[in-house]
Amino acid sequence: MTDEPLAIGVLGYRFMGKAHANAMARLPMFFPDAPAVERHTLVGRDEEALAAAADRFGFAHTETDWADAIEAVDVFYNLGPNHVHVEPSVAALEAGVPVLCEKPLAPTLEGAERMREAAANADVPAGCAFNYRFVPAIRHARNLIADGAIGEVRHVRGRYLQDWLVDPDAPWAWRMDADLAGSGALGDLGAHSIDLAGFLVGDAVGGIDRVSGHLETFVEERPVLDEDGAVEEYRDVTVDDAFSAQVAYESGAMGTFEASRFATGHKNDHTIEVHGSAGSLRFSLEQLNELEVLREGDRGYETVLVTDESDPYVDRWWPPGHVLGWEHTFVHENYEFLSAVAEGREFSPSFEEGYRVQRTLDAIERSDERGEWVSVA
Ligand code: SOE
Repeated sequence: MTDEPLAIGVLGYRFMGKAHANAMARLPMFFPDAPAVERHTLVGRDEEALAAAADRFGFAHTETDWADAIEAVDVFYNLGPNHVHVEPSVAALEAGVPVLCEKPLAPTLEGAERMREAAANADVPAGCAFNYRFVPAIRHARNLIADGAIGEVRHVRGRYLQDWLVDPDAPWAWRMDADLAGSGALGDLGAHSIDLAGFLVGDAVGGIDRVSGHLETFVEERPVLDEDGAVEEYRDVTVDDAFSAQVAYESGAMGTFEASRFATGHKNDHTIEVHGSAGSLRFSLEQLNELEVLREGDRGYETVLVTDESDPYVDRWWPPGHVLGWEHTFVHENYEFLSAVAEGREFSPSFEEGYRVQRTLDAIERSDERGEWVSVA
């Protein structure tokens, strides 16, 4: 490991750009053992907006061509919209530059296959940024399951509900276009739940073997607004607004997943439940410092506050009982990823894991088209 800070290049300066830049800024204070990083180059197309974001997020340089940025940095973060995940990530890996790419790994299975292959041929970490794996309560749940606290896993239930499209006049955005996003609620939200379920119970139940999927688009076109908020035109929505799926794991365990952008009143409601032969676990992102645990013989769930210094990551922050928030998941993720880069070891979730989630997303779409159960392989 060199003493020079790792120069980080980041493509994307909106929501995810801000979340990861904040994480990098927090590392030296709360994770002093993390490798030193320099927020080096921020990449985007709109020079004015890019310069303003670089200034605010603490980046020394800006670049409108991602290929030039990759040449200038030690590590590349791909936080752009889904349709720019494949080419820059593959190029970076081919140049020997480690990559952290936002989820879903790619808009299509073919794209994800290319990224997986580039990662397999590269000698550096390639991570897919499923940030909810880094919630302390989720780590605690995973440890409980691994220790046998709920026995043999039979059921997994993942649900990710948002409501930002309930209004039929809500404006069109890239997330509603199949060419740019791949899929809608399925890839944007379902990918999180499917990955999280795999993280929690994958060692116990294996991979997903078969799926039955149902996708729905409730509003078929949406207004494109100009700078003053006036309607310029109407554009087709070519992705799902919501999906549901039943899945069969290799062990015989059953899973159900659903996600929606039309769940009135739910802003960012991600829940996951696991039932085993000797107990159950329940987690909600809206109470992210808590885990609900039910053990054999209990008549109801006990709420466990996951805020003790013995809980995963908690000792890095505040005294016991001082709660953490959504942004901390990105700090933990950046810590793990950058440590893997500095130590030259693999990072999980990897591109391989992102690819496996993509295979399930693809199978759910195929099942919906064919109106029958399909195998994931
Ligand atoms: C969509 O609204 C979104 O921002 C997702 O893209 C994120 O992955 C999720 O964490 C929150 O919701």
